[in-house]
Amino acid sequence: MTEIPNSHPRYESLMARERIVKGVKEGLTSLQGMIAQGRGEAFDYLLGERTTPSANAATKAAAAMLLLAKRPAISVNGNVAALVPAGMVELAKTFNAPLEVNLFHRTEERVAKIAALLRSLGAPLVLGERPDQHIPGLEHSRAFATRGGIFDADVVLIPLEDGDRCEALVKMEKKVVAIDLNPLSRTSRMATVTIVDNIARAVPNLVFSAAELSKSRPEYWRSLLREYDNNVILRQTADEILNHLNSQFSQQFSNTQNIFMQREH
Ligand code: PTJ
Repeated sequence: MTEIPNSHPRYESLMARERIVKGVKEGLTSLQGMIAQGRGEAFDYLLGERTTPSANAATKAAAAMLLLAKRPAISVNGNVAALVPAGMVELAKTFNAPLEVNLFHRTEERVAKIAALLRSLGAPLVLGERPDQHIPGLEHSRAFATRGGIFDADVVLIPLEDGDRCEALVKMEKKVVAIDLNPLSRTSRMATVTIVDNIARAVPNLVFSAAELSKSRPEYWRSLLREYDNNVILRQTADEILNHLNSQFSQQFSNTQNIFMQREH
C-alpha cells in the first residue's frame, strides 16, 4: 500500500482507495469495484464527507428494523469485504445475523476468499458458497441466494447493492436496508430504509445505534419505524447536499471578493 501520512487532509478517502486496490490485488474485489468506489467518492464529496442528520435518522430506523427482525441477513460483496470486513462481523454479532457473500460479478474463487476472510475475523455464520435458491426475476449468478440466509430473511441489509437485486428482494416482500452514497440510485429509491452515507461511517454508526436502542423497549423501536418515511429522508438528503454546495460556493465567492478588495487597496 502507498504510505499515506495521517495528517493528509484527504487521509480517510485515500486510505479507502488503498483498501480497494489491495482488495483487487488479493482477489477479494472486482476491477469494477474500483469504479464503484470512485462513484461513491464523488457523492461523498457532495455530501461534505460527513454523516448528515438524514443519514443519522435512517441509521436509527435501520437499527430498529434489524433489532425487530425475526430472520435478518447481511449481504457482503467485494467492495464491502475490502473496506469494512471487521465491521461486517461486528454487525453480524450485533444483530445475530448470518453474513452471506453475494456477488454481482460472481466467481467461486472470490466468494471463497471473502468467506475465508470473514471467518478469520470471527464471523459466527458465513453463507454464500453453496447457494441453494434463486431470487425470482434475476438472471444468472446474481440470483443466487441461500436458505437460512438472504433467501428466507425478513430483513436484509444490502450495502453497495445493484438496483435490480434490491428491487427483486423488495418484490419478495422483504424489508431492505441499503447503504449507498448515491441518493438517486435505484437501490436508494427502492429500499425500505436507505442510509446515504459512506459505509466506513455507516457501519460503526449502525453498531452504535443498535447499542443505544437496546437500552429502550421494542415498542419504541416500532414507533420509530411507524414514523419513518424513506422518501422524506431522501428528500432531506438532497437538501443537505444543496445546502452544502451553497455554503461551499458562497465561501469561495467571498474569498475571491476579498482578494479583489485587497488588490484594490
Ligand atoms: O463484488 P461484486 O461483484 O458484488 O461487485 C460490487 C460492486 C459494488 C462493484 C457492484 O455491486 C456494483 O457495480 O455496484 P454499483 O451498481 O456500482 O452500485 C454501487 C453503489 O454503491 C453506487 O451507488 C455507489 O455510489 C455506492 N458506493 C460506492 N462506494 C461506496 C458506496 N456507498 C457507500 N459507501 C461507499 N464506500
